[in-house]
Amino acid sequence: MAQAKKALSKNGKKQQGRSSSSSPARTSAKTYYNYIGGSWVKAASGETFENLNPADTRDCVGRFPVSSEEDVNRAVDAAREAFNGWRRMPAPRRAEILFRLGEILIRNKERFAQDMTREMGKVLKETGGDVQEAIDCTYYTAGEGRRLHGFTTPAEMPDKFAMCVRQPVGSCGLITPWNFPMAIPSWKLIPALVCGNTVVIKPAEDTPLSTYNLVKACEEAGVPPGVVNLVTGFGETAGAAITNHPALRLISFTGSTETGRIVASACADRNAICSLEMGGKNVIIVMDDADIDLAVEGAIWGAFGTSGQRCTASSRLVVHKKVYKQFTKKLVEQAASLRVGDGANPNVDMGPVINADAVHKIMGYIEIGEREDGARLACGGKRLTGGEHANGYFIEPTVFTDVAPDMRIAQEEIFGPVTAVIPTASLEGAIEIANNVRYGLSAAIYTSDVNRAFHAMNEMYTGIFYVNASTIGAEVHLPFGGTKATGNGHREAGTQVLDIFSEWKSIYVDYSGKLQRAQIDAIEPQ
Ligand code: UN1
Repeated sequence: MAQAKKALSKNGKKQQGRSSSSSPARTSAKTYYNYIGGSWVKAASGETFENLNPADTRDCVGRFPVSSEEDVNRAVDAAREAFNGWRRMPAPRRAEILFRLGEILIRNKERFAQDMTREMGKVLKETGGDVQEAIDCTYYTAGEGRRLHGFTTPAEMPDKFAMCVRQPVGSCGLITPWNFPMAIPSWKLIPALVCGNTVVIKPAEDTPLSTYNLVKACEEAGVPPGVVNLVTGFGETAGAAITNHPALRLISFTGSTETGRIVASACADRNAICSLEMGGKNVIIVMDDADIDLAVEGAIWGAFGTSGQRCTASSRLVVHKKVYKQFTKKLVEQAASLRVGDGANPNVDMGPVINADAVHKIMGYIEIGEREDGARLACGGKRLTGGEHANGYFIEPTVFTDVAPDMRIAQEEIFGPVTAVIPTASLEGAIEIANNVRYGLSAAIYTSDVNRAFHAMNEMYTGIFYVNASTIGAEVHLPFGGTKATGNGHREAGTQVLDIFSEWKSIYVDYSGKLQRAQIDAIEPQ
């Protein structure tokens, strides 16, 4: 999980590695702290790492603690200590604090979006959307403070009452990715809190500032000390210490399928609850009766929004042969005209990718695609390195056409601005291709035939499905997640997320005054 974007620096003074230039921006970068038990503290080791701007790595966004097991242990102790106070606070009171958090996020939306573009790279419109998603999640989920519905049900014995209530799980570890650095932490944090859990959160090392902003806002909103604890650092150390900590009853992880498997086995070893949100190889099916301009627009947004670095990215476009030429021509024209650059520049359409490792991986897949027999590189394919691109991680929007469904570029998650166009002769053929990958997050169909739309809706084995819309654009009040290697059966967002962050307690109240044995003292029907 550790990425090459950051270079370690001891005590925030001396950088090592390729980022050791001492530009004024670099030396004046602010140092940030962990948040443990209500105090802002350095890592026990005093070490920090640099958070560099992927559009211009001479720009250091800030220095953040390199947390170790020792820091995680302190954070978990603080979370455990705060648990009883927080779970006993009535849920509507907890929710009031969260509504205040929502207001703080609204007030700071623009600043948080700017910080996010600077550390993550995506264009300002998208980072504004990311912060907005955190706001939506906060308001929607805080409303659960006055619901958190359980249920009552008849008991099988007379004078006996049966009901089911939700109770918090305990202290939870949240491990979050860099592509939605505020939205995804909020999907985990807010439901965890409204249910009465306390948390230790570790954001991806590429984007700690956005989670810092979220946690700082929690402090300002009045979340009591110890309820939310932030530790920054790397997966192999801080992430592993969270995953393996015996006192964290639940680990919620979003990231790669490979890392998710490690998290899942560690949780299995200690019987911890584990919720995983991982990869995707999402598909747009374009039928011969589709509005082609609309489909191209959806494909461009789905494939190149966030530089393709979404688990919901449209990385496969399965297009009916009758409209294949027309569709690919327009797609390639529009992809080639996208302006790639610093996401802070309002004229830019697509920002950089996250770091040097990402460049390496994506360029590797482009080479694989070029070597595949039959696939055609129709546009893009190069890293941009001159002029305004000289100091960042920029890759051209890339389209492969005539891709066969079993090629690696059509099967594996690339997580970059690369999409594969696959021809098909029928809806059935398209659905078969679409389902034939290891992931199952999101799928879409463009068609004007309602029967075809419903048929595809029924046949696609994914957690999310769109009709005449791209594969991205999930809203916070519907469950988010996928089938197969995308997840492990849980859903975030919606009210369904409450099933991750609460456990059911079944309660029986016997007011008969005598021993009544369920199943045994059966009542004869009258
Ligand atoms: C992700 O792709 O990693 O639907 C999350 C969307 C966003 C969330 C995406 N609301 O694309």
